[in-house]
Amino acid sequence: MTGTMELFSARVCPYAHRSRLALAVKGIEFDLIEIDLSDKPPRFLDVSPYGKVPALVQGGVAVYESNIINEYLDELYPEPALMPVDPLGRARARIWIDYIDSKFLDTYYDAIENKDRSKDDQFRTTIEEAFRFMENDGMAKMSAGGPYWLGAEISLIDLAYYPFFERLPAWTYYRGIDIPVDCSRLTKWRAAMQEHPAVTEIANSPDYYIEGYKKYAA
Ligand SMILES: N[C@@H](CCC(=O)N[C@@H](CS)C(=O)NCC(=O)O)C(=O)O
Repeated sequence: MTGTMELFSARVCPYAHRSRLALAVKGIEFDLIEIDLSDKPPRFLDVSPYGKVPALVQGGVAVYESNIINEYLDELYPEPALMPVDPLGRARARIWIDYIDSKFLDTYYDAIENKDRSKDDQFRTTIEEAFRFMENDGMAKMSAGGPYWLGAEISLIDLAYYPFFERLPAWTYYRGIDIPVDCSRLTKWRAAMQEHPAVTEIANSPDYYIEGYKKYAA
């Protein structure tokens, strides 16, 4: 790929947020193309076969799917490295990157979109258990002293998870869902992420998300 890099993105989208974070951590120059997902321009549909953001385009060639974009960027721009070097470490990182998409997010979004208030407690309990799974099976085994998922340095796991935690204030506001007090590593991780320059550069306020998720939650 040669020429200017373009990222088709949407401010509201946590997946596009992942790739914006990867570009920011790596200090890669790119053009941000904000897409109105309710009125997708024809050029976007040409580059994004799934009709979804994010899509990364350079020299007329597109890479899409947030985690694939992020691994691609990590291979294209090796510094700072965002994946372990050893095959087992890389496999374990991919397992956690897969876990959030394959196992966690459906329930997370069902919890905020659920209209049956009698199910709120069950959703909250399920999500709190998932947070404990991340804490105990993920961070406690992989992060040593932290603060990031793989220790002292930020990685693609952190970038895959953080956008959904930046949005957590909406879940707290509408559904009383938050990181359990016994999840000290997860709490410390979120605080460290919130201070990372790549995160602060593009962060939105809790109020932005509370307002944005109103149409799903109210
Ligand atoms: N698996 C995709 C998910 C991307 C995704 O769902 N993007 C949403 C916005 S958050 C989208 O573009 N939706 C438009 C549509 O489905 O029409 C990824 O990781 O990139």
